[in-house]
Amino acid sequence: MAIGYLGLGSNVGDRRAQLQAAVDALPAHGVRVLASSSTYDTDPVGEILDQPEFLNAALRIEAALGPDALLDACKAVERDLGRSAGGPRHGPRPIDVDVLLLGDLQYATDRLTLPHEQVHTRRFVLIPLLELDFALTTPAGTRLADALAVLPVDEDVRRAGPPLAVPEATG
Ligand code: PH2
Ligand code: MG
Ligand code: MG
Repeated sequence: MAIGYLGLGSNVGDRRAQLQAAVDALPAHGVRVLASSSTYDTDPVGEILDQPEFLNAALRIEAALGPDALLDACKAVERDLGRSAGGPRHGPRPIDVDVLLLGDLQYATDRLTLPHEQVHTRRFVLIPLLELDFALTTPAGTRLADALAVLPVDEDVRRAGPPLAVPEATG
């Protein structure tokens, strides 16, 4: 079983309820959720800046899935929660579930790049990840704390609420 990290985001509707619904839907798709970060209010970044603030969180997960099957599981959860395919790149969305890291895997196809490029470049990804594990490194050995330290402080990331509820560990 590999340990991985997912990023959750929402900026349409009841954002926290949708992040929680994603946590609740993952086990039915073969993904065990081990821990959640706090939730964070974050400035929109990317190609569309004029859109509502996001609520972001990160999850530590365990799954007996390869990278493509894990991506399929994340997409299935987005569909379960009513997100339709398409929509503008980087545009508003009720739920976004991204694969950020999967063990020590370095992987690049048309569909999926691991580590996710945002792991090095986005405060809204790094800050929740570092809350889960301050010693986290990329497969290439970069400490995420060092990646965060060299980023400009131009994207606001503010703690919004407690971690999402994760089922009790059953061993
Ligand atoms: N997701 C995007 C585009 N921009 N900005 C923030 N703050 N948080 C996000 O999750 C996010 C974004 C596309 O997935
Ligand atoms: Mg995303
Ligand atoms: Mg996505």
